[in-house]
Amino acid sequence: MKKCIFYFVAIFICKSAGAQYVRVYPTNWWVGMHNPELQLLVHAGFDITDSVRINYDGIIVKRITRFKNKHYLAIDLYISPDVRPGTVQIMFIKKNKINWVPFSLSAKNAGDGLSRIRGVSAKDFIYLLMPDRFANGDISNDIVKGMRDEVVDRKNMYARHGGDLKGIEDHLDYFTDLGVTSLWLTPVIENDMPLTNEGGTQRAAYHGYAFTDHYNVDARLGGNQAYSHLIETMHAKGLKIIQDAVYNHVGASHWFALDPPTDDWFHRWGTYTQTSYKDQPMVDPYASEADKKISNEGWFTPFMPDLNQSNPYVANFLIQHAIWCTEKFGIDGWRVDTYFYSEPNFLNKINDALLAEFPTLTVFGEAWVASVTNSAYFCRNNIDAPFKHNLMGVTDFPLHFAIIEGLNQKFGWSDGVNKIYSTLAQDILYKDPFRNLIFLDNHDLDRIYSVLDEDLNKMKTALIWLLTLRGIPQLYYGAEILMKNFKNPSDAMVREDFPGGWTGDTSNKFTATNRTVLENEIFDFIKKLAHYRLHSSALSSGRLMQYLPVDGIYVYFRYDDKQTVAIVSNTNDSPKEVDVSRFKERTAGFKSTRNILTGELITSGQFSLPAYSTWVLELEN
Ligand SMILES: [Ca+2]
Ligand SMILES: [Ca+2]
Repeated sequence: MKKCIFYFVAIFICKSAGAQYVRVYPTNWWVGMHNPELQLLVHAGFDITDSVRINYDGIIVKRITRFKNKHYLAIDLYISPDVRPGTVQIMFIKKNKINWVPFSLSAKNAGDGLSRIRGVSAKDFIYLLMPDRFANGDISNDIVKGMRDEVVDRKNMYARHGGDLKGIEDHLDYFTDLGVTSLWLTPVIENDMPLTNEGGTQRAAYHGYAFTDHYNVDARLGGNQAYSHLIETMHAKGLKIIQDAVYNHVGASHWFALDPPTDDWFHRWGTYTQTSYKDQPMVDPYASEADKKISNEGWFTPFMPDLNQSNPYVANFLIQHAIWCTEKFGIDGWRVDTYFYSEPNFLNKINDALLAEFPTLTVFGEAWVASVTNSAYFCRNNIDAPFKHNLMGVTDFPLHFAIIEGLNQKFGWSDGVNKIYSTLAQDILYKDPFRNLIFLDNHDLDRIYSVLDEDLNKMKTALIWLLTLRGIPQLYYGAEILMKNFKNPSDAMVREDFPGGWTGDTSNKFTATNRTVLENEIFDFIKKLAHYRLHSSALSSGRLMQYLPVDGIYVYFRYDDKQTVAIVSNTNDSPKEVDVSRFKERTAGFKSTRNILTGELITSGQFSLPAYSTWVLELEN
């Protein structure tokens, strides 16, 4: 770097109305960060071509960058480790006019790594929900005047429904009662998008994956203040928060999409070019550069411009935003959307930067792929490949597919529950498969109860596998009350409102008295297993041993020095006798087993399991 102290460097600003704005991103920062450097992106409503001055002890302006678009400047700062918290006045000088933009430098939160930013592990149980569709705690924010989409219509599955962060906060006891330890919300960042025409239908960005201002939580969800309040309340109850990150794209109405700083801020194709949605070219040793480019640089939709993370200013913007959110809100874990669509070197860089600042943080990525090889490729792995990803874990799609086939496919040499067995047998490819997120369904998939033919035994078996196999279990909202549907004609069908989340709903499934017998049966089943798991060292951190499935019977053990738990599944459509003598390697030394769901003590070495059913047995001396 050049010898520092450019006290006078370029820029300008002014606070007046209209187009005379100057905005600085990040909007604020902290002292004592691991990385002493900070790059401010300045966006003004006019040409900023004059000078900038910062006069604050311990802060050095290292460099000013001007872009082709004169509405932008980047200011590279060095913030010395002993700088004091306070308000930095950034002075923008234009001709004879001087304006100041205050920039706050605060002390980091003393609870980092202790009560907040704790990380998420296989000891946790995650509940995934979509804020617009869960509960409406504040009707005053349903419509925010001046935003591009002012429609709220619960009868229209493509419109916003008014759910918000207050609605989630109002139901925190519901989650702890169920045994949930962590919430993953689909993105909360502002999506100030107009309705877009997709497939002949006007659709809202209620899902949250089209950011328009990284530094604002959507006002219709309650804004930054409601998000902070929700998370502080969650942390006080011991609940963790997982934020959904989108690095790959933004909404077409993002302020830097409407007024791009440079020609290469986004991937440009001349004519609209969509990604192939294929992960294989990113892994394949025989892939063409053309196929790789379309996978990685093609746009996700016409309304979601693809960010060029090879541009260092784009990369810095995204990295600093992730750090900013983590420290400001106290994020415990990140789920990264559309992982393999982002530039691989950038992905490693942002993960490294986050972990350097917050060593206790967890990051997992969405890798919607079919094979274990490709799933492992996108995280820390044992594959001898020219490029190595550094991601902690992935959303485990191969195991998700295997679980469904394990129950819906007839048992065969490599079919049925053999799919689970053989999928897990490939865990040798992962550095740490226990860091993968495992799930039965999510906001992009058919609801599990429908997929399992609304068969309660199959549903219970799937839930047992979810809560006892290796990895971090994630439940999708409504599975506990048997919400149904396939993604037909749209994924909005699997994102229906949680019954009781809105005042005046005809049924309120948050309370047991309003749930049907069947709904309570499954709710209580999950609750019992989840609470058992919370205190079970074997299930939350123990080792896994699985046995070759025989005749549709699949048996595995979770165990450590303190506890051994056997999971015994009959995946046949008829009852089956189970002989435990084959499992002596794990059962030796124990006299009996207790069914942890029924409390029944089993002393016999042989028992009969009903169709599609699973027992969770704790071994006793
Ligand atoms: Ca609302
Ligand atoms: Ca991309």
